[in-house]
Amino acid sequence: MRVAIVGATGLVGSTMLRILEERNFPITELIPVASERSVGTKINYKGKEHTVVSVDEAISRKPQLALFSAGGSISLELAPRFEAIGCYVVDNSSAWRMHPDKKLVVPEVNGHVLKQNDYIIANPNCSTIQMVMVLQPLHKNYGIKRVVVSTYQSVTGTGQKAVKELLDERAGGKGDGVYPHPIDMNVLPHIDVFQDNGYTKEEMKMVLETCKIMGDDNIKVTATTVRVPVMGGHSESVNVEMNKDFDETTVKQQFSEMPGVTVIDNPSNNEYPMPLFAAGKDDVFVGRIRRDYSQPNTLNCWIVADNLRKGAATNAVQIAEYLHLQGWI
Ligand code: 2RA
Repeated sequence: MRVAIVGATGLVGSTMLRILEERNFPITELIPVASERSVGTKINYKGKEHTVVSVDEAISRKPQLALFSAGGSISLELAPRFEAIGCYVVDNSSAWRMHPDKKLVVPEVNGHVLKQNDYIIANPNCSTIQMVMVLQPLHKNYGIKRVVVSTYQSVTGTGQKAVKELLDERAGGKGDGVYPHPIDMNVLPHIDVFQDNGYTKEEMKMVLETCKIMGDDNIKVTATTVRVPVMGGHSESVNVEMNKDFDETTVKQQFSEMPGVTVIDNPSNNEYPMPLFAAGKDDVFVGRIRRDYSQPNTLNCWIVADNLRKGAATNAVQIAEYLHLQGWI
């Protein structure tokens, strides 16, 4: 299969390459694409050097699949050009996520919504992906009424410059102003831009994307998203009000039965999910599972995942694997 990676030199794009290698995705020709200034640079895939090419060159090679992680404006402009040559696009930006005609997919949750004529497919926001992986068994077994989530998000969610900023600050230097305030020894309740309603775009992504992926606009969601000086992954404190009562042991079993979810929940042994542990892994880790005694039918839990892997690259490759499994590519 001829596969283009648009944004191949970025943090998510390079992680996509690693995931494709690890999962031995059936690629016959890899076409790395990046901005004009990166054309001609080399990237390594399966031990071989590949030259980064321009968008026009990539399209001329007629890829059957294109994985995008190049920002929303580029996706809006370029995804239709790849679609026009019959190429499937899995886009990691927010450009197409809430488009009424485009599917927003976490394969383990709603992969079944994909149809053969879905050529532009949206990869959800990283913080949404890891949350819906845990919400799915709860919604299936108890019906979810309301979700309150607070996130603790890694600087890798911002990109390579933010990682450098944190390390520079930690080494006693000054950052390059990636964030409006210092990030080391600090937390920022500010991810993406503030909207008129007082919420950030990141918070509204969690609110809106969750309902679309779960296929239920009746689920009420509210979010506070926070940037923390961490590298390995995003963490989330999630409070879920449901229609029916539950017992924690059964819920833990139901989480364990969810493909892609691993329960780590033994607080008396100091065992719970942590980003340092989740880094480099594809599973979503859930722990601190406990009843919220302040109101009926309500559960608290703690969810951690590597935001570059399941939160972005791995989920995108899993969508591509689903398309391949259907025989569409
Ligand atoms: C972030 N979820 O963490 C956003 C985009 N990756 O910055």
